[in-house]
Amino acid sequence: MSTQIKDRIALPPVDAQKTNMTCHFCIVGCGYHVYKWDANREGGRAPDQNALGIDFRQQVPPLQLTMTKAMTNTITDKSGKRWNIMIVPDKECVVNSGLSSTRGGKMATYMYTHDSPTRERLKSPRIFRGDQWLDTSWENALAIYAGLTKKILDNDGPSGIFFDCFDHGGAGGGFENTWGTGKLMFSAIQTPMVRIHNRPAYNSECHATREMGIGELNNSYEDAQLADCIVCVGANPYETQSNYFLNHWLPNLTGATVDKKKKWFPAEAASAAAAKIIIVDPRRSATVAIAEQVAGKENVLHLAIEPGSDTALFNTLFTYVVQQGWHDKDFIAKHTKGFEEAVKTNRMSLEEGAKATGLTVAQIKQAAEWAYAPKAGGHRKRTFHPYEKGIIWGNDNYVIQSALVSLVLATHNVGRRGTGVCRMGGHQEGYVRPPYPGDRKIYIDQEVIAGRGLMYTLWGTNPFQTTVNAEQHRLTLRRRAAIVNEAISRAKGASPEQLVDVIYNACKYQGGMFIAAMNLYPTVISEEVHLMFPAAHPGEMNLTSMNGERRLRLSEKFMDPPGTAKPDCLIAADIANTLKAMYLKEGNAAMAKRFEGFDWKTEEDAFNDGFRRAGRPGAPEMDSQGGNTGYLATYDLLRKAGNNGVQLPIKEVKNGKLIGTEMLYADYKFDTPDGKAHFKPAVYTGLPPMVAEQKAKHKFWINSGRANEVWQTAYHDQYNSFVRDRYPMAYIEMHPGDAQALGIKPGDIVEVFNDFGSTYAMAYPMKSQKPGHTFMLFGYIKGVHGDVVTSWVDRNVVPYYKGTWASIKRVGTVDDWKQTISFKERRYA
Ligand SMILES: Nc1nc2c(c(=O)[nH]1)N[C@H]1C(S)=C(S)[C@@H](COP(=O)(O)OP(=O)(O)OC[C@H]3O[C@@H](n4cnc5c(=O)[nH]c(N)nc54)[C@H](O)[C@@H]3O)O[C@H]1N2
Ligand SMILES: Nc1nc2c(c(=O)[nH]1)N[C@H]1C(S)=C(S)[C@@H](COP(=O)(O)OP(=O)(O)OC[C@H]3O[C@@H](n4cnc5c(=O)[nH]c(N)nc54)[C@H](O)[C@@H]3O)O[C@H]1N2
Ligand SMILES: [Mo]
Repeated sequence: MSTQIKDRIALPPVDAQKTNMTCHFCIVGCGYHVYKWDANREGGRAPDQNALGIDFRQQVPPLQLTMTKAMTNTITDKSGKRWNIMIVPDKECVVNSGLSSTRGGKMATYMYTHDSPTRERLKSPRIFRGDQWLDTSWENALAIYAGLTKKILDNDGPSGIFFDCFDHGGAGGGFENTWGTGKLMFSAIQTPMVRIHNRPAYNSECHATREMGIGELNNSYEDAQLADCIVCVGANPYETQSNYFLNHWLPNLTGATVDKKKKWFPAEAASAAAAKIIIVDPRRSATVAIAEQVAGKENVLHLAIEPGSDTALFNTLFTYVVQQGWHDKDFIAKHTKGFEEAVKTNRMSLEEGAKATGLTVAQIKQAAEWAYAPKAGGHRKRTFHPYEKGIIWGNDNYVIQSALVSLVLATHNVGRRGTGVCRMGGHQEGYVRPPYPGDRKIYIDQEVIAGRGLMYTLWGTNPFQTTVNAEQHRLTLRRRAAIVNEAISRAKGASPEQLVDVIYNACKYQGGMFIAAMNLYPTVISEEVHLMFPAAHPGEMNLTSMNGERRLRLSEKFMDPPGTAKPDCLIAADIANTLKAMYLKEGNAAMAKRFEGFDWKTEEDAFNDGFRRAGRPGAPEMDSQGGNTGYLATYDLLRKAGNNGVQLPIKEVKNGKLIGTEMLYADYKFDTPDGKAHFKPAVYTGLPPMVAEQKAKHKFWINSGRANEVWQTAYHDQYNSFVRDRYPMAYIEMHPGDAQALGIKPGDIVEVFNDFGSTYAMAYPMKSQKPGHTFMLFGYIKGVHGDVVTSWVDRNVVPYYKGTWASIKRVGTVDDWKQTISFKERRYA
């Protein structure tokens, strides 16, 4: 046994194994290299003695490499052999150019070891036998899961079987796993009772923009370096897409890319300058503070609109721009439809706009000039419009996007380099599935609350911490799960078949619901579920995903998952194959056939069956982000393409190299039946009545969102003192004056409550908050913002997570926190 090195970071020797890894702790997908070597060895400090090729005999120059202790770990393989691993950012990767985020920099820490916090990982299936969690075999777990699925299918049909499932890339996803789960749910089981991990139905985050012909990821990260102006809407990229912001936006804001612009657009060289940035966000975010610091206040316009008034802002800008004649008449005439009508429906005067948004007329005019007034020499500005959850989970997603994209189309800010109207994104992307079998959008949470459905699978999701109206949803599930627990605890000595009958009866006749989960950890959901399957994440399996500029990469497997954990696609295959065998056994060939096509040995088989098959011209109908040339991408070519991968759609393979596409719609062919981009009416009507009612009753706006250090529901971070000690509970930023009026001191526990629910949070008074406004960390392990989010959804069942009002009162103090937690301003000041 080696002794682990504690006084220094062990360097990888020259012959260390080196593989590629795309960071899965946000959409951006920074490139990293994984080094792995025998834990008994260590590379030398001379550049020819270590795999990094760096001279450690003298002080390493600043920024030559980013490496911290958190980027290293010592893992043990199945034979008991110990390996050192190091996961460091890749300088050659065009996404991050060697930068690392606080999240990606912890990837090595979050790989499984038996002697660190990751020891909590699920290693085998677990069953809740009425009062206790017990490990069990895959055979037993599958017999119960598949047996119950079959019984429901046979007696009640697919609509009794509910799923909440990831649909993206990265951990809890990737093209392999999205396909595996999709094929199981949609082709085999054929249930429409499915919701997506982050919202209560099976729908899109971008209905309006897609209907208008504009897919939501339509440019390259490089375009943010070429833009004259960036109009950032409802997004906080410094904290949420960190290295996209640091590596591509900041250089443009400081003027470092001016020469590049001159080369790209020689005719516009005279007007090439540092970009201006407009940030539309009711809150002064970290992004606002940092942009002001690096670009100078005079180049940053923070439009702190009233919450939920984005539509009014875009309609006012649209009306004003057209009045000024700054729209692109030629483009509108040749390539779009519906302009004249939109000018009428979306009309809002400067005064009306100012009133609705709380801005001044001068601010709105200033924004219009920065973003849309012609440049010197009469050239049209190149303005990039990134947006994310501030409007996606905003006041009527559909109408806001209609208003925003109409403004973008009028000013022709799509399809030209340096422009784009794009989602900033959340997770890595990786969508490929058979079509959704439903004919309408079903609000699954409300179905659960209404007592419908017999079985619910939470596949790589955690609605307890993240859904809307979360308290009511959780309480219902707890009650329905308890009915099943009762029944299970009475079924002593039952065979799997007998247990299936017991569970089925409890669900069917007593209002129970059986809940299963595929996860890495026994997270908070284990408090209510009955069966857990252990999943694998990137590094433990080969996994493909694409980032926010459609860059497809392969993260390579470099270690085994813990215990008998498996890639999600192979768990889906196990379930399908068990069901197939069950139907064959009883001679039901027709049903057995539905569960065919899962004879995958590896995740690569799932990739070939899904992504590559969907990506063939004339392939059976499937929805895929790979387009109809996806078949060109093989694991082999992707391995060679390394951390730069290829931007989808793939154009061709040339000399063994995948050639991709940098910008969509440069050919003026939009994604509509007539190929034109369509304007859309977008009338501003204020807050939805359900939300307005809470606002009338309760004093504080309870905004929610992310913090740099925390990834999602903190499923890894909850075990890491670096994060958990900093935020033992979800914090709530509030104005110091508001805190004082309520007798609240920094670090006090407060109750946040309204007609929908109540939760606790840790008070974090901050000068930069507006009076009456608060911001709460979303989805946290303790203190769930969703508990006070209303159940309101738009016409496509898209929720308004960001919009709720509640009251706040002081509950008490945890003395320890006052000693250990810093309550310094979280904004760079
Ligand atoms: N109030 C409020 N609510 C929100 C939002 C908000 O802004 N405000 N935002 C919404 C958004 S955008 C999102 S994305 C959702 C997030 O909601 P979720 O998607 O439910 O949250 P995650 O933490 O991403 O969930 C991932 C779960 O999968 C597990 N997991 C991780 N990797 C794997 C894997 O490889 N396989 C399997 N099987 N499991 C895995 C993790 O342990 C975790 O329990 O929350 C939504 N809810
Ligand atoms: N550090 C970190 N990064 C992440 C994640 C994480 O958990 N941690 N999660 C990833 C995921 S899944 C997602 S979806 C993205 C989300 O990325 P973002 O959308 O950038 O993050 P959020 O903090 O949810 O919300 C962004 C902003 O919306 C603002 N907002 C609220 N209401 C309104 C409004 O009415 N109008 C406007 N214009 N703005 C409003 C909020 O004040 C907030 O600053 O982040 C990804 N990156
Ligand atoms: Mo998200």
